[in-house]
Amino acid sequence: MLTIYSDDHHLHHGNAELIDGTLKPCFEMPSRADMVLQRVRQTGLGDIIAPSEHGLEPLLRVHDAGYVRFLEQAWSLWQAEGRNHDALPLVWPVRGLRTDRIPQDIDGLMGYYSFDAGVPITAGTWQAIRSSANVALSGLDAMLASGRSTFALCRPPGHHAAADYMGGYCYLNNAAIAAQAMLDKGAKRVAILDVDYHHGNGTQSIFYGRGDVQFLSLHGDPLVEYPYFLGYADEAGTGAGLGFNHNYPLAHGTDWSHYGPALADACGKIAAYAPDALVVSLGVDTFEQDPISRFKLKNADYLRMGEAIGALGLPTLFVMEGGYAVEDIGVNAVNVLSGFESVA
Ligand code: OKS
Ligand code: ZN
Repeated sequence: MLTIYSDDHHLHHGNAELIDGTLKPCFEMPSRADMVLQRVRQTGLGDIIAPSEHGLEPLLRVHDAGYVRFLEQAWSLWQAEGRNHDALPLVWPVRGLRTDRIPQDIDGLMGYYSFDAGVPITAGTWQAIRSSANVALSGLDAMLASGRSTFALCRPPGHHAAADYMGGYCYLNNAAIAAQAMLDKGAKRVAILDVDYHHGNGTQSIFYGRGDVQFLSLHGDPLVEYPYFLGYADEAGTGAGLGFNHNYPLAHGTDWSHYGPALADACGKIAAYAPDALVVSLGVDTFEQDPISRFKLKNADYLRMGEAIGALGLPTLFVMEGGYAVEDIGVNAVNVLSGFESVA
């Protein structure tokens, strides 16, 4: 399988995140993608190529123009305040507060365009997130040109990013951008399967009213897990999108005996939808040793996951999302891809 990868992700390296009431080094760190790349090489998965520049247009098909401008300018606005450490948001417009006036000051903008504080903006963040989106878009190009499934080794991840807000380590929604680009290039229907441990709230919200994108997510139950405010089973889509959104909230402690059947059900729904292609939001933070997650999948379970997805027989674009057990992230991600190729 071809891998798309850019070293530009190193330009995004947040210093600290607020977790459990303390500041800790960011779990979302450059070594994550380095470990996946190393495993791709070690296993001889296939060629590794750099992405090409796709410009802003495909990003603006999914994201709000003001939000994209904010991402581009945030670091220089922050610096203009005399600050040289990471930019972080600290105030949000919740229930009853005004969202009809966009603040002009960087602290107000950071809150307006985010839903949590898990999104440090550094000097290199804009270039890294542009590059990550280019990785997904170049993966799509390769898949369409060859008819073969492709691995977009994106970092930073994207599935928590909505049309006009960032959160949960995510800025631009790489999977959504690729899915929309596929439709713009002539696909009639695209399915997005999100196997990251966390609900893909951003992707869901982008396509919630649409019937041309089916979204399915298996994740920790939002009643007891981040992102808490989306991802319940009764979220089925709205308007033309009704019936095209499927959530599988799963309990803490979920292992393959419960994960496997949920995945099989999701794959059945994808087969029934008969999409032209599949995008997989590939997070491997479902791993038993993941430091911030509560599922219990084992290394070998990722082979089974890949086989289940491969059995659909669809052209598939894998887009890297989460996974923080750095020693195992490469093994688990590449196991999905190897399992997929063993049946595809
Ligand atoms: C706040 C962020 C909390 C967890 C973010 C989860 C990121 C992730 N410090 N999403 O898939 O892996
Ligand atoms: Zn995650």
